[in-house]
Amino acid sequence: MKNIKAEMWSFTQHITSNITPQSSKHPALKIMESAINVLVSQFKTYAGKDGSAYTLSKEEFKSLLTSQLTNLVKNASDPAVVDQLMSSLDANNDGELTFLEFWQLIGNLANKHGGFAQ
Ligand SMILES: [Ca+2]
Ligand SMILES: [Ca+2]
Repeated sequence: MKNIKAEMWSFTQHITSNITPQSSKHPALKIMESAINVLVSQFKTYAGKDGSAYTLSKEEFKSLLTSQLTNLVKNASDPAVVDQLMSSLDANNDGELTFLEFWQLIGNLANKHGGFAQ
């Protein structure tokens, strides 16, 4: 299992190695690229409040949910909802959400929002 994950990760690194990081100068971003930019910068804003600047603690995650996703996440301020979402997203169970762990939520919300969910 760990080997498969490691292989997936190195594959992902390989296919994304030519993508220019956000920090480098970029002419006008396309609409979808701007949407990615917003997601990344908002994630960093909330992740940077305490502990690791690149992962969301439960408190940071709750703060993000209750201020940014109140229309798409039902009962975002309910501690039980936060707990449940946090544990379902925290794939490695370290109590922190990396961007890729957090991203699953965005994918699921977008899937439902777009009417793709069965
Ligand atoms: Ca943090
Ligand atoms: Ca984690």
